[in-house]
Amino acid sequence: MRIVVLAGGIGGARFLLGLRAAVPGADITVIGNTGDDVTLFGLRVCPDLDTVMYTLGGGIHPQQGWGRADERFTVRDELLEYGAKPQWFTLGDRDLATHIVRTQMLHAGQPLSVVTAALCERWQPGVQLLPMSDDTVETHVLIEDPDAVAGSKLIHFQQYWVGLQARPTALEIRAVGIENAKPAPGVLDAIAAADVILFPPSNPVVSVGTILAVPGVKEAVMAAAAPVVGLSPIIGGRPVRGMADKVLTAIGVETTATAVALHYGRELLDGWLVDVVDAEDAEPVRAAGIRCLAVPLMMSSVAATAEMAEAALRLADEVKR
Ligand code: FO1
Repeated sequence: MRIVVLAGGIGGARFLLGLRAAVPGADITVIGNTGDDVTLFGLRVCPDLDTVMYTLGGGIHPQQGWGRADERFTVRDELLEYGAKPQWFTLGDRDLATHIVRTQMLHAGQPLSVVTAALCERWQPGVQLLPMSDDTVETHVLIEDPDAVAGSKLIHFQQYWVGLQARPTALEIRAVGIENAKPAPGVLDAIAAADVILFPPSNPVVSVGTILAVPGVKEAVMAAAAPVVGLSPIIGGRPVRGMADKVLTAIGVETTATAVALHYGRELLDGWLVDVVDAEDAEPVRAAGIRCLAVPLMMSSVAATAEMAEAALRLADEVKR
């Protein structure tokens, strides 16, 4: 079975652990969000690609869900002694090695897709991990700022998310560079050849939304022969983790499982899984022509997540186009 998953960071990676356990022999291609990428201290950091790679490769920090397990912070401490900025983003020593190798290869002229494949040689994630694009796309957030002349200012997504903990009101989300970005090699072919396409419980705006916004990707998903099934990242009106509510509000979408399904729409989704607590509210999703089922969606263990993945695959089978 060829499965394509459009994944962000922590939510996407945890879902993939369950999916891999549910269908051990499957051919899984992960199209990873690179809109969160940022250059810090001259190094290219790709948080979502690394989170997927470390999680599936057994190197992730288990509690944090990002960065490396058994991390050390000698370089971070030395940078602090120099007063080097930014200080709101922590890069551990082990993690830094990944960014150094990546940056070295990028500077030597290798595209990000080739670099990612090279990094995965070490981690053996058991999936094919593709960046959504080899071109630079960086998500920025227009935030309310009474001190700015225009009353607002545009900042990098990581500064908003990590530096400011998504506290300022987000007025607009902009994927800078997206208009000229091309899908990375293999992305459109994987979508066209897929038996199933899954939207995991990743952020619908700054993760799945950014991947779909790469010119050609949304069109390829809509044209695919494979059924498309999504899993709600919102349970009981709250994001399962993270601050997805802030960016949903910025694009005028309510923080409910139903509103997220309708935001993707029938043009993209054939099936949608909501958590059991949202079972009563799913009628508008069905009315829109999207087959919708309620199952437990808390990724509390790999076994629980594998059951979610199985439910998604069963639903995909039911709604085959
Ligand atoms: N998230 C934080 O909340 N604080 C950090 O200092 C931080 C550092 C970091 C370093 C490498 C990496 O791959 C991820 C890191 N993250 C950190 C997580 C990440 O920035 C965001 O959670 C994602 O981009 C959102 O998907």
